[in-house]
Formats: sequence, structure tokens, C-alpha cells
Amino acid sequence: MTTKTGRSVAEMEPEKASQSASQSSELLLGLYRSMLKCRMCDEKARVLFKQSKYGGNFYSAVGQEATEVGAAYTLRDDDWIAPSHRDWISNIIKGAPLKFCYAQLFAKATSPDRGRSSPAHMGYPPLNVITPASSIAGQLNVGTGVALGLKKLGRDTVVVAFFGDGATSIGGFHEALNFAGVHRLPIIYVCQNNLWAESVPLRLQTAVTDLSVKAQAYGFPGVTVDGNDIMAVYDASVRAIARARAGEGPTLIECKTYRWYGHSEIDPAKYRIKEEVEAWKKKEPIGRFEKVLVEQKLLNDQKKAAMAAEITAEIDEAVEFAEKSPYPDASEATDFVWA
Ligand SMILES: Cc1ncc(C[n+]2csc(CCOP(=O)(O)OP(=O)(O)O)c2C)c(N)n1
Ligand SMILES: [Mg+2]
Repeated sequence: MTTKTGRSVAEMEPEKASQSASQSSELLLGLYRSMLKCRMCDEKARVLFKQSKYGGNFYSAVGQEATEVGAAYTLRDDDWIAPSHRDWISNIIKGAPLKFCYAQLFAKATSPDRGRSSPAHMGYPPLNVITPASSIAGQLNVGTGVALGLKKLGRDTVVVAFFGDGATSIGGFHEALNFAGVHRLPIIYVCQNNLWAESVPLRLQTAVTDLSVKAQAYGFPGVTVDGNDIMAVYDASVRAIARARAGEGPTLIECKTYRWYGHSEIDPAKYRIKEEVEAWKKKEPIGRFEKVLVEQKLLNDQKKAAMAAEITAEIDEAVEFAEKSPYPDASEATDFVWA
């Protein structure tokens, strides 16, 4: 199995991986393009929601793209992702066709779950993206169970589980990490610490500064990285993935980042001050990485415009597919349901 970088992560020395990160222009541009695609798809999803093209709700990850792309970019097709409500874009990074991603938002019969669940619950079974749990931290327990199964099957496949700062206060988080530590499971816990859980600030969530210290209690490494620095997340993730594949057990990666918008599309986020939002927007991951690529002469305005045009065309085609798809027929409402 090869990764999107064309090499097996299992074969890469952690140090070499970070070296190659600074050397391979293909990798750097790939990471950039993936973040740009995620942002453009997410922003489109927000517009479509505001146009009442679909119901339910949408939880934007704009501002957090480096955490998602950095952690998931090198995953193989047979690796797993356990996403939370905010990680619709993780399906895109794993390679789910955009038309299915928008069909899922629209709850159409052509979506992977045949229009069964709300927009915050996209999984993509063909590429092992698990459907997010509605209960905060629930996907950590499911993802940990998958990691146990993979270990028992003797596979070198890994699970990346995403969650927020708020999830670290839930019992399920501690149970999952404890179990994974005891059984040295092949799982990487990626905490997207965006400082807020709905309207609850981090200081009312926990008395520690770095959430990565929580891994100490469960006997495996925890690292804190700048979650808006794509290379920092990428390097930490490559190391953690290699460790998990080698049977050395889990890692907790805390990515310090920020969501630009409210908790969901119906939250005006009046609990945050303008200055905080503006300060974080200045540190946002895509513009920051763009500067590096421009300095290295890998990117210019022309190339960027061509990339954006390509992605826009892909999105337009996908949205058209979703809009034209039928809703599931009422007669199949009780099909594919457990009881
Ligand atoms: C057990 C449980 N409690 C409350 C909720 C409602 N809820 C959904 S998302 C959320 C905040 C989660 O915050 P965090 O874990 O920091 O993730 P973020 O939304 O910031 O990405 C809450 C309270 C829920 N879904 N499940
Ligand atoms: Mg949060």
C-alpha cells in the first residue's frame, strides 16, 4: 500500500519523513492543495446551508484545515478515520468523491448512508471513514474498538480519531485512551483544541494548559503542536502513524487551532471577542503556508488561481449531482435500520 506521497509510511523513518517534507515539492503542494480544497468545500457547504439547500446543521472546520490535512494526508486506503461532528472534510482528505459528500449533506438517496442521517454524520465505508457519533467523544470509543480489531487481525493498519478540547472532559475520552494504552493499540488521537466547546472556554473545561499531558496518565506519548502549522502537524502525525504501525501503541497529538465561525451555522458566537477572532485569523494555516511556498518559488498567483478554478469546477459538478439526486423513497424508511 502506498500513501498519497507515493511511499509506504511504514518504510519511512520519522526523521526522514520530516526531511522529505521540506524537500519534496510534490508533497508541499499536495498538502497546500488539500487544505485549499477543504476550505473551499467547507465554505461552499456553509453557503448552501444558508440558502436552505439542506436541513439539519453544519459545523464548519474553516481555520482548522492544517489539523485535518496534516493528520490524515498520509493515511492509506485501508487505514481508518474516526471523525467528530466537525470533520466532514476528513472524508474529502481520505478520498471520498465530492459528489457523495454533498449528497450526504443534502440527505439524498445517492449519499453513502442513502440519506439516513444529518449533515454532521458523514462517514464513507469504502475508505474506512466511520460515521461520527452524536455523543461527544463517542467516536473515540468506536475508533478504539476498531484499533483493537485491527490488532487482533494482525494488520499494520491504523486509526486516526479526531475530537475537540471539550471531548477531553467526557468519560469516554478517558476510557478510550486508558484501554488503548493498556493494549498498545494502533491509534492516533488528534485533539483539535480550538479553545471553545460551544460557548464553554477552555479555562472552564480543564485546569491544564496543554491537553497532551493527559496521555501521561495512560502510559503513552502526548505532544502539543501548533495546529495552524501544517508541517508541524504533518511531522508529528507521520511519527505517530509509524509508531502505531510498528505495534508500539497510541499517541495523543494536541493541535492548538481555532474555528473561524460559530460552533455551528446557527451560532453567532457572541461569547467570543472580536480581537480574539482577528488575532487567530492572522495565524490561519493556508495563508501562512502559502507564504512559505511563494518564498520557495513553488507557488505564484497564476498557479494558485488555476488550482482554485479546478477545485471550483469539481465542487460545482458535485453540488449539481447532489441537487439532482432524488430523496430516498418513503417506502424504504425502515430498510437498513437495526430493529
Ligand atoms: C455528550 C454530549 N454532550 C453535549 C453534546 C452537545 N455538543 C455537541 S458539540 C459540543 C461541543 C464540543 O466541543 P469540542 O469537543 O471542543 O469540539 P468542537 O465543537 O470545538 O470542535 C457539544 C457540547 C453532545 N453532542 N454530546
Ligand atoms: Mg473545541
